[in-house]
Amino acid sequence: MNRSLDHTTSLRIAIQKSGRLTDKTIDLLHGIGIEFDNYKRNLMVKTRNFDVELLLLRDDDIPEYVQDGICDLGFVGANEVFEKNTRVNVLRGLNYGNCRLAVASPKDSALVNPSDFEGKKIATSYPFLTKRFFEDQGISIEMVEISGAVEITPQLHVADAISDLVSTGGTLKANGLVERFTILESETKLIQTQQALSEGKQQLIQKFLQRIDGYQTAKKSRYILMNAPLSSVETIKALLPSMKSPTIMPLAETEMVAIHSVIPYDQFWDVMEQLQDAGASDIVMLPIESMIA
Ligand code: PRT
Ligand code: ZN
Repeated sequence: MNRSLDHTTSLRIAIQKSGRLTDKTIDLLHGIGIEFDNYKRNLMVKTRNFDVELLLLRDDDIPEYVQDGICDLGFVGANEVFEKNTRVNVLRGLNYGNCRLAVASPKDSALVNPSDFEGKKIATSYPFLTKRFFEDQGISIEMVEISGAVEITPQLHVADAISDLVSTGGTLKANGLVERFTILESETKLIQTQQALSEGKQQLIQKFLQRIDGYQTAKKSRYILMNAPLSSVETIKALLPSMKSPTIMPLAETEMVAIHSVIPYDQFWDVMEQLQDAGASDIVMLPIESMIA
């Protein structure tokens, strides 16, 4: 059944109502200029300045809502998208909510490599991905499907091992478990329905993506300013890891210039020391709100 609600003109976007992904998703939406409030009290929120409405859902429900066209877009972990085996288009990886679905067993256990798990009981809230992982390697396991507190099951002798989401590894450690191997690396994804969308909605999605890309690039970049002797300009230009030519402005003090550039954040500290060695001083680094190429 085609349950697409494409007769509505607003782009409908599903986000997690309350959980680990909520704050970062809201920050991203605000960061790309979408204004709204009262999201904590309502299930549906109209935005003030963009033709977008937000539907606040449990993360488990988001892939299906998007697959069925009830929502046009959704922000949800790859773990949910792939566990639900939904037919949606993954538009972007957003590099937050990062975690992995991993198999862990008690620290003194002989269950280490996938082949050790033949005939063993594995507790998980991710039965589809876990089963498929072992099946692909010709290993048959016994699945114990659990909806929460999976990490306690080996101590209760409900299972020999678990397959669960891990980020810091603290929960596994606290329960005497050791991570053995990864089934899936996960991050928050922006997904789109495969249902046909009106021209207007498609254009809105393109605009939305352009803003997200600008926001993501800005997050990874820094604006740097510095003063330098005119004689160092060529050396400094060669050091700057920027795709674009820097801006160079004369200072009141002759023989000195101000140099402005945008560089990848992860290279800032290495470059900063080299810039100092090349004669740069008063180096300032600023965050960037957004960046449209
Ligand atoms: O109510 P709703 O159904 O919406 O939320 P939820 O309780 O099902 O999900 P929530 O908010 O806990 O997580 C939402 C999404 O965050 C997940 O689907 C993942 O995509 C992502 N994510 C990132 C995580 C973690 N990191 C994570 N560490 N989800 C869960 N965990 C749990 C994990 O299950 C384990 O219990 O945290 C524990 C392990 O954490 P560490 O840091 O001790 O390893
Ligand atoms: Zn959930």
